[in-house]
Amino acid sequence: MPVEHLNDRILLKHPKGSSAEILLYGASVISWKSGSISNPAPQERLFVSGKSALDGSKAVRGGIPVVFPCFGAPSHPDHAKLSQHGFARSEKWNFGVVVMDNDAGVSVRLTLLPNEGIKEKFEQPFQLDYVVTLAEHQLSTDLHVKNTGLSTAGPINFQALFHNYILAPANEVLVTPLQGVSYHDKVAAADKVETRAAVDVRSFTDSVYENAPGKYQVTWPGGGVEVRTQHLKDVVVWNPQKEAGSKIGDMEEGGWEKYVCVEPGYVRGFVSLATGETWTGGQVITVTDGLTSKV
Ligand code: TA6
Repeated sequence: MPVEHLNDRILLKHPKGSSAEILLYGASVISWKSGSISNPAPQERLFVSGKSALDGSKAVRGGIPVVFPCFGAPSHPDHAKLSQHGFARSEKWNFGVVVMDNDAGVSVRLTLLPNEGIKEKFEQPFQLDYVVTLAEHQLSTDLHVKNTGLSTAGPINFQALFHNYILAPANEVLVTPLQGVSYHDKVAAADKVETRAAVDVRSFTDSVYENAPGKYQVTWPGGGVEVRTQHLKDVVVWNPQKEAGSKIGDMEEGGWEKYVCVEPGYVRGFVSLATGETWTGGQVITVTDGLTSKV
């Protein structure tokens, strides 16, 4: 069955063997099993910490958390009552519809509307529609943000990001192309320009790249994924290594050795969305396992 709706999650199964699992809590993709042209057998492509809560008690430590309406510590006056990375990853979303179900892919839409808890900390009117699409060797996520305010209301101001925990050997993975891109190094608390042809995360890395290329190769010996984005001008590269990872309560021992976060988003500055307007940010993650697309 291509789409199975269980009480707390949705299972997607592609006819050619790939699969994905989405928790309704946080609309967090917690598993994506896919093969590739060079390695057809489906294998897990996302990291989820063995100590992560999956019962809705806390945001998932891994998979693809949805970050909205703020990235990191809130900095906009409208976000003053929010916690780090906003509320989207910690709210129960509603399963809307199956958008597509054929040999090309299986796609579902989840929706989040302001509930009483959200309204107490975020007064702006919005509707979030999140579409997750599973293809043979790809996973796409598209976040649609609609300003549902009356015409007399003002714009909503937000940031958005897909916090991808890509399963990879952290001490061998490389992220390209970021050379020449300006970034804020949160570890050094300094603004820099990337000089490296390929970015590694062999040391504690927390870098927010601004106006980045929008298409990234994440590669390691024998493996890799490509991340292509729409309307997400920035990208974050994060790995805490033992230095910071060992202090994260829901990080399994040594978990920092098993992933790199490559997180496309709109996080430097804010989207300002007028009433009645909709903004969409999306990504397509393709398993390349080292073969890079020519397009
Ligand atoms: O995206 C990188 C980052 O902002 C890091 O600074 C680190 O805080 C990470 O997100 C995880 O944040 P979380 O709130 O999930 O512990």
